[in-house]
Amino acid sequence: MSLRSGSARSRILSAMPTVAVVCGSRSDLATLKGCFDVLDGYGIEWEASVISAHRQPEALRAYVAEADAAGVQLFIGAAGLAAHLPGVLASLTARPVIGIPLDGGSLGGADALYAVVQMPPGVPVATVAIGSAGAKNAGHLAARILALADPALASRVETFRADQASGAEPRIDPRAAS
Ligand code: RP5
Repeated sequence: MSLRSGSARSRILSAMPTVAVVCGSRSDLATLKGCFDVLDGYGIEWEASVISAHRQPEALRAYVAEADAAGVQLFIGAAGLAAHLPGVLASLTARPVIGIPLDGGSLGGADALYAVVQMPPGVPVATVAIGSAGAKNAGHLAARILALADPALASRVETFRADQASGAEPRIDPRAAS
């Protein structure tokens, strides 16, 4: 995994992970820790980039093209205020996009929720809850989507669900399942 900023940086294409997380500001990263932890728990490779849809639109376009070409399977977009980032991601790629509305503004995240969830037909963003709960669920939803084509990951998702149902401490360490 790696944390990238919006500034241009060359990469080896094969180094692109399964999931690309993009957020609008460094101030969003603390809320996203729950998402990163869940992805790590399932053994899903990810990287996070800070690229604002409003402040760096051309950098965002270039990043999505690069990620698509390199085989990223799923994008997670997170932003607060007028949170257009997940929707712009969905406009730039045919891969699934999960949107996390963040709650940094004076409207408590309702502004971001409406911006992320109210996408026009044909440009879908799978929207999760506002803030840290949504960040964790973005990781879980990504795992469930990717598990459709990954039996080992599907097994880890079922282990998590069974542990959650029994009240036991969740066991989602991928090394235990492989
Ligand atoms: C959004 O504006 C970001 O995603 C962040 O949640 C919010 C505030 O950004 P900063 O002013 O902290 O950079 O674009």
